[in-house]
Amino acid sequence: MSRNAEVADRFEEFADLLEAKDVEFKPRSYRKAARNVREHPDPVEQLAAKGKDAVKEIDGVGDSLAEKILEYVRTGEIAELEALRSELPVDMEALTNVEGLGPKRARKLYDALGITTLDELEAAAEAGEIREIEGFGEKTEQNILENVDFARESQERELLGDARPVAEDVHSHLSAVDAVSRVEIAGSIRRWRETIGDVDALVSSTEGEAVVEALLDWDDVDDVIEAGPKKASIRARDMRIDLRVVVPEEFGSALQYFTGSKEHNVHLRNVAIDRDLKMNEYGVFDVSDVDDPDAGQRVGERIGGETEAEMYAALDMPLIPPDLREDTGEIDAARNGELPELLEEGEIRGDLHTHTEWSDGDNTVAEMADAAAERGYDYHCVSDHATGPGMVGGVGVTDDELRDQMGEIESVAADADIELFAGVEANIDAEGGLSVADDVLTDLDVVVASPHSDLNQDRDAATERLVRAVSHPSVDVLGHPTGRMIHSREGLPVDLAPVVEAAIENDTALEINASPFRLDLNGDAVRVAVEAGATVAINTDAHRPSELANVRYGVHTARRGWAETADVLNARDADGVREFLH
Ligand code: DGT
Ligand code: CA
Ligand code: CA
Ligand code: ZN
Repeated sequence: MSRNAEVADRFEEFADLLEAKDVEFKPRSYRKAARNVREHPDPVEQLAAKGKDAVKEIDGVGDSLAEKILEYVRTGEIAELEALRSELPVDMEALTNVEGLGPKRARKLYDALGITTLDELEAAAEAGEIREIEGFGEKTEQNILENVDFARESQERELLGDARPVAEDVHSHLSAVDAVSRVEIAGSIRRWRETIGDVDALVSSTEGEAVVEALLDWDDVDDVIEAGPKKASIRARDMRIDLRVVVPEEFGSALQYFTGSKEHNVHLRNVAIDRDLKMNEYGVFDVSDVDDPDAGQRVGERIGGETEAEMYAALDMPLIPPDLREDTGEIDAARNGELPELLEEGEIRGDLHTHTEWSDGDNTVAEMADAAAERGYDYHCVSDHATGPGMVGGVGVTDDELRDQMGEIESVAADADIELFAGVEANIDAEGGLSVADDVLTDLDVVVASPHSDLNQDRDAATERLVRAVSHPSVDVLGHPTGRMIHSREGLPVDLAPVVEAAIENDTALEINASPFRLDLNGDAVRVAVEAGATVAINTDAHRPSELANVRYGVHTARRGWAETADVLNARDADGVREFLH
């Protein structure tokens, strides 16, 4: 987690604790500041180093919040927050993760039953104690029982977008150490899972102790969980990091083992056993002449393990890309020479869903176009929010403003190093209708249509809604199809097959929204879509230049869905895209 995310989390906790105490207004300013700190392009520690005025440049951060940010950067704590915590010693973040439980109710649960954790909450609900509290009922109790698992899961795992930057910093810290000959981040991060339990760092070195020492010396270490001669576990930036050091000859086998998934490894090991081979983190061994292959870890004749490719080659397979290692058919595909030719990060040629200050983005059309050109893209689409269902606080642009914006896009395009498409992100209403007039839609180059409201529909209604939207003759891309937010909103319960079919029929692309909060479609859904022959578009939904870089999370979500280059609309050149848009 970045320092910005840490400060934002603490401000949100502040807001919750104040709200629980019935303090008015203040919670809102804390929440607003939390959002702005989280999304601010500069690290707070950098701003803090420049002084209080630099910190106050963050929107919504005045004198008192700036003081708290400085205090946090300096000491790792905010004294006022510690005081609030001891007044109401509940795991507020965990409890309020339960849908329908806000800070005030969490306080009532504490006052009435002394509940401080999800486990205690679940136990009280199971014992029928919740319904006895004034203002709670049987229905609330039931609701708690249904949602406590979802809340627990979101409590325990970090978003890939928070965890990966931490892992990459560990990687560069260790790479600079003399004793280290190679570092790889293994585990779920290497597989690009959307949520991460912990970071697994693997180092090739003959000097384990020096490497462990170097990790413990890392500036960001908050806590040492354990440290031995060849491995260590630490906490840093709210993540657990496991380090293992192996000798170079065993690096490939260890990398294969610690990348997982566990299910993939178990399946692979069974394939090995069928061939009288033994496979583990120390290598792959021919055990055909061995009486008891389980007698030790390194038995029989070692036939590979220095590289990961040797591990797969021993089983007559090409190396399986980490994104696919979930035991969902990739092992058979590899054996039969049928692995997909996955899309690569460098193949994306432009972003088809981005925002500017015309709606809720931070930057001008020209600034976003420059940033896209700087990435080496061929084209860039501006698709600001239209007014309509789901847009609050005057965020969206009206039909007239869209026409004005088309003029601006055209004039920026005249001087830009990149082709610009004029687009919109229209809102799909509960019935599947769009919030922009047809004649405006027709004049735009790209129409992204997304659900932003009514996300609690039942399956049939949600499916019908999306089928109708993708069938609209002007719609080119179905934006974040389910509307889910990882950990905070489950999104529409869509029956994918009919939506995919309608999308194919009507030449509409299905978006893989690359925002690490969304990843929508997710990998499983992408696989259903591309296997049926649908086209996907990988878009960042960027609201500022820095977010264009989130495209990698979308690319790897596509890869987890077995998507090949030809499946991806914005891996085509501008002519190819224009042809699809008709
Ligand atoms: P996470 O951390 O929950 O997001 O998921 P992973 O996949 O990173 O899991 P983790 O950190 O528990 O372990 C890293 C890898 O080590 C895992 O992907 C596969 C391997 N591994 C761990 N435990 C076992 C096991 O019991 N059997 C096998 N075959 N592999 C294991
Ligand atoms: Ca892990
Ligand atoms: Ca681990
Ligand atoms: Zn949207």
